[in-house]
Amino acid sequence: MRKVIFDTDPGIDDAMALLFLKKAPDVEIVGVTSSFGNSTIDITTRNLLNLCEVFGIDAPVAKGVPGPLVGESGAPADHVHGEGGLGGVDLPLVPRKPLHDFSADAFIVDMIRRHPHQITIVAVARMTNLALALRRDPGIVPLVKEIIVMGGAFGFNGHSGNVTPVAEANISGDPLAADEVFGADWPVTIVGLDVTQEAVMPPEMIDRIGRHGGPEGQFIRDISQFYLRFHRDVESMEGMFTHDSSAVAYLMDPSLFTTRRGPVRVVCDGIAIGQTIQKPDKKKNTPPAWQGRPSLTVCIGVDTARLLKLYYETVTRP
Ligand SMILES: [Ca+2]
Repeated sequence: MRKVIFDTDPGIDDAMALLFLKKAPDVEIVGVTSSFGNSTIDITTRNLLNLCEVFGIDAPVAKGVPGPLVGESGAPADHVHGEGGLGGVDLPLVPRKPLHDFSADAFIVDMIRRHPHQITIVAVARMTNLALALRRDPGIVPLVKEIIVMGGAFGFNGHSGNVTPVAEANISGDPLAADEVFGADWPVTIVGLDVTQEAVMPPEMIDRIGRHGGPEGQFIRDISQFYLRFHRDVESMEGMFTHDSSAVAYLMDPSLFTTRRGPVRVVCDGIAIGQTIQKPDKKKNTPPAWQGRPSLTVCIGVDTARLLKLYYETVTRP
């Protein structure tokens, strides 16, 4: 069993990814940590506690910080995820499940120290909690098994940004945190818009999940209706991008993706703030900004049909 910590800002696609992770064979969710992002930290934390109830996840939930390392958090993305962050679906304002005593970053450090070389972190929100864990205890770096993040965009397949023409939301919401996480010498894979915007889940598939996925599948179908409308109205497309679930798909089957290796920097100011730039290892000339930085794996292509099949078959498992 792989021990996984899921760092998340639910968020409709976060909820879909959490169910995917819960149903994944050979995965033990050992903790979930909340991040601000799609909504405020109080709302994403409440949503996360409620999602754990709905999906029957009994792992501890630790709350993250309210904003980025520097500056303010952006406004909630209610136009994407609906008021309350989960498509306007009614959930308890006071969740039954209690919060863990530790902050998210302290929890991450504690789990890595307790289970050296065993913890995989799937991070599908701002990288703030991870960066704070790294600042709190840099000694965790060689003890982490793997980090898989959803974020960034490198211009492959025509995908370069969703909050600006060059910046993706998770990175642009805390560029410094992302740059610090990508600068530490632990094994990081970046699953960005280059692949998540290639994998479009059709409305028909959401309906099938609702019909065949039991109460959890019905819940996914219900919260997804707002997300589908956003994609129809704003992106002019039928279906929705498979953002956070693509990071879980990488965990389950990396062969779904083609990748490129090289160090990654994040632009931390100016009009390109939040842009992710990789210096490919194949290019031997390394400009100063990328020197001394570890090589990361960046996903640049995806087998969409196989990914969607994996999602459907996993979340509809009894
Ligand atoms: Ca997310």
